[in-house]
Amino acid sequence: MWGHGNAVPLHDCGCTIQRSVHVQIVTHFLTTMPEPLQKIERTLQQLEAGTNEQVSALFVEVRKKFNDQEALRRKENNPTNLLVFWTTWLGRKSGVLTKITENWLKPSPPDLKRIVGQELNSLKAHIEAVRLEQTAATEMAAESAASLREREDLSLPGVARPLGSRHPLRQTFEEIERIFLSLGYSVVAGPEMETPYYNFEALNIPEHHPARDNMDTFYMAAPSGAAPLLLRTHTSPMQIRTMEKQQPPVRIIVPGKVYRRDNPDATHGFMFHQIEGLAVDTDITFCDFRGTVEYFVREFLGPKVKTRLRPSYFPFTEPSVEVDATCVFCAGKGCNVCKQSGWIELFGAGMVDPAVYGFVNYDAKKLSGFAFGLGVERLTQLKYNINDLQLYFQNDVRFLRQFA
Ligand code: FA5
Repeated sequence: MWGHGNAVPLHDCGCTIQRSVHVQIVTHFLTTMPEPLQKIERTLQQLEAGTNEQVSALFVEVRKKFNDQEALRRKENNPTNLLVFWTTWLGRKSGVLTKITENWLKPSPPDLKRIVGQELNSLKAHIEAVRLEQTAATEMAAESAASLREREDLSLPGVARPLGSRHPLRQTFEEIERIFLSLGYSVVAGPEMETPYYNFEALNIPEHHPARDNMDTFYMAAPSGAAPLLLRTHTSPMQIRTMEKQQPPVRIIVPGKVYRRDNPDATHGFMFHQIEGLAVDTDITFCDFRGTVEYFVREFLGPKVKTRLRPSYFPFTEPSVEVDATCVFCAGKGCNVCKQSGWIELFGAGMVDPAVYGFVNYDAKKLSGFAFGLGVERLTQLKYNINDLQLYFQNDVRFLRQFA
């Protein structure tokens, strides 16, 4: 009799239920089968079914049993039962259809083979059709459950993506570039890794010149025999590179990063930014230089600011000056920022030293010009009263937001 755990090879459905549990479920299911299905354990001869009508009647019983069980399964809607149900009917080794093939079809006398085959195919088609229908329904249910889960809630607030803003140093760069572009200057960029020749020698700073002490820097490891390289200490090497390539008139500014072996503090960084300026032509005078400097400072710091020039020294300008402005915080009256002097130092500048023209094959007798080097961090500090240069590089949004 089918329904005995030993006789029926169970668990041939490939499911993942633990075997002992699976056996219990199927055994329970099979032993509760009512009488008609037990007939599939016997041959047609044993069942005394010798005519087409008797065979068809047997198949009607089986089909009814399938339909009843399917209706019950549907009602219970239990996924474990579902698995057992299909194993019971379609299981390869011991499903009902296999049993009918083995016990009814194969041993049937030749005159009944045709009707048994027809009825079996029809039953198979019916069961398959129900199974397909059930699979489609399960998939649809899973899909709609998933889409319910994944449905977007349009009432939720959107994800806010705040816009960034330009860094204060970038704003200073853009402001200074705007001012000099309006005077007919062009913007050029140069390498941050330089040779000592461009960074020092061609700027009239020979190897043992004391001016090198203020500009100690970082040297690169270079293959033996290759020219040594250093991180440029100022943007002035671009004066030389530009004049080497270009005949006058020259009017350029050079924004960029520079490096020095300076200890970081409120006014120093080991990396900072400069903007170099250079104007060379046949008739440039100190007055042009003075006018340009004054125009720039007023545009940058405001119309009320006055400038003054103090004598200074750079090996590549002669005469050299420091450009000072009246203190923007006290309007020249004297305060803590300007140390009560009423003036603040802005940048170094001067007329190009004729010795420099010698390095670029310019005719020093016919040409003249001026140059300046702006410290971008310090100018930004002065413009916005920032007391610590390190704030630029700490990426603290509370600081950066003030410039948005
Ligand atoms: C120079 O670098 C000259 N090349 C400037 C120049 C160009 C003079 C053309 C004449 C003609 P100086 O070493 O003073 O000069 O640096 C220029 C500016 O860079 C300073 O005024 C200051 O604003 C800024 N600076 C210098 N060192 C540092 C540092 N460690 N951190 C931040 N800013 C610095």
